Amino acid sequence: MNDSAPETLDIVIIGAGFSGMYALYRLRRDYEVLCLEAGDGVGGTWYWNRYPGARVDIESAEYSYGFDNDLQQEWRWPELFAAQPDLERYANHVADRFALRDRIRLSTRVTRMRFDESSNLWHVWTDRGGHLVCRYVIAATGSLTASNTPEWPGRESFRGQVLHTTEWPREGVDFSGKRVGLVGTGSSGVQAAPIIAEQAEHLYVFQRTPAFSMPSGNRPVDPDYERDWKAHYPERRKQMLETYGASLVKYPTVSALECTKEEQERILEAAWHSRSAFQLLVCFTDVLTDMAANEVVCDFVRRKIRQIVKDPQTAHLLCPTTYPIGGKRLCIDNGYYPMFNRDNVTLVDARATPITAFCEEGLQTTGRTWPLDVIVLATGFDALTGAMTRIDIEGEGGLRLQDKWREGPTTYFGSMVAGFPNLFMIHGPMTPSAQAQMITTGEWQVDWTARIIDDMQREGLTRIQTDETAEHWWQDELSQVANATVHRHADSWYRGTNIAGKADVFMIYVGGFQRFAQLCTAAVEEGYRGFRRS
Ligand code: NA7
Repeated sequence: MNDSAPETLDIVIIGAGFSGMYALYRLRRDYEVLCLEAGDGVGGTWYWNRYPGARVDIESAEYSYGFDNDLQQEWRWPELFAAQPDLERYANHVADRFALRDRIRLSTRVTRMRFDESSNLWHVWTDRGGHLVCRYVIAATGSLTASNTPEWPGRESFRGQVLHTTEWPREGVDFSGKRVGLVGTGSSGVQAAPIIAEQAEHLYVFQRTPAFSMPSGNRPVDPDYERDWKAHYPERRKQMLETYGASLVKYPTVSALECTKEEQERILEAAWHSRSAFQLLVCFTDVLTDMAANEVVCDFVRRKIRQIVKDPQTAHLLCPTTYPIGGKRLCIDNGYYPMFNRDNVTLVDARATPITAFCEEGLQTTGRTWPLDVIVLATGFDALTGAMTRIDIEGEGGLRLQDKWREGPTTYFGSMVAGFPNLFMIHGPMTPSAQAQMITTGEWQVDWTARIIDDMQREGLTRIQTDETAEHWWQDELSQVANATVHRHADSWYRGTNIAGKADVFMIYVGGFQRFAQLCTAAVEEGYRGFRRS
């Protein structure tokens, strides 16, 4: 398309991940909708993150669509925690089963958007020369989309291969006989490392900050478990939405500080062996709200690490001591700590001797040169805001989103931004995001957004926006609940502190999904409080 003949639509959805695909399904009945996707396939996070060991850390019975009962009855998850290939297969199945593909344009990245105030329409431009005009844009761009690559010099001089976990080659990578350097020990690094170690001649794990990790307890799905879920899906989906994390984990009743040492130990052991991810964070009522209670769990995990890892120096280095457990995302692993007992694995302290450059042979730290054949960057994401700020978005009066968010994101419910009418985000910054199960909560946010658009249509309105008063109110609510938790004591992508120069602002709503949903619903039902419609 060229500029003289833009394509006209009601709604443009950005992203064909799980939320974008559901938005397309939900809205295409009543509107002209097109979904633009940068990748050459659907699935979003589960399209891009195809590194070895990539696997969801929430049970798949929960982490799956609930909008169509036939779908959840028919689909079979082979494992309790689905691996990336199964999640991608599921995304493709949904695209086919609900005939979504004809409205998804793949390999099409949105590069620029501008709101035309005279017509209340968005202009959207793509990297393929496309120009679209639409009433609404729904950005389902994902929390973890824009990858973070350290800016070490000398990359072109390195003789080997450099890979990033989030841009993994579709054909896979053969590590046999290779010396591999893995940088980063967040969820991606912790999942990838044990698989790479099985193949590589030698794996060097470059750790800047040790992770807290818990064994996942992944296993093939038991037929009784599957039958039980399928018999109760509709009511369980409803129950999930009434919980803190949109997940049916066992929520605790007892404070760590009220237990005897023996009781603490019994509860912690049960959580560790529960074969249910994240149980450590909810084994006491106050793990995420009280530093002393949190330390009880930290101490337990450090003792586990020292029991599992035979070399005392490696074990010592693997023990996190500088931040509370759960303050940043707890990792869920499949053999991470035992892997350090292998002869072909070395832990490198990239805190004491930081990486300074790529060099011809491999990586250069302040201490020495590490000869490598492959460098795997598991260095995370410019999370939550990165996917949006990498698009040049111009709202009212020439206001640019990158500028507006320079000191951190401002939003109303993580959905709208003052100055950017008719633009909605799903899982935007300041939503519960990864603190709640994201497929189910994405569906909920899409339904809430669709309802707003339906109301606009029915009432003959063409412009909806929020204002700074509403944004301040949401910021206050978010800060109040965040300040009551341990999250402020950990550097992480939740706060933007993983990216050099990014504003240090807590960006996730940790007041619980249930409360988030109640507040969103009430605002709409009580006269569109915090919105202006015209
Ligand atoms: P994370 O959790 O942000 O982890 C990134 C890791 O990369 C972390 O260990 C970082 O250390 C490390 N890192 C980043 N830059 C560097 C440099 N320059 N040198 C050494 N080490 C570095 O990203 P993931 O992809 O693992 O996981 C993201 C989410 O996906 C996860 O939370 C789940 O929700 C799923 P640092 O801790 O900053 O010292």
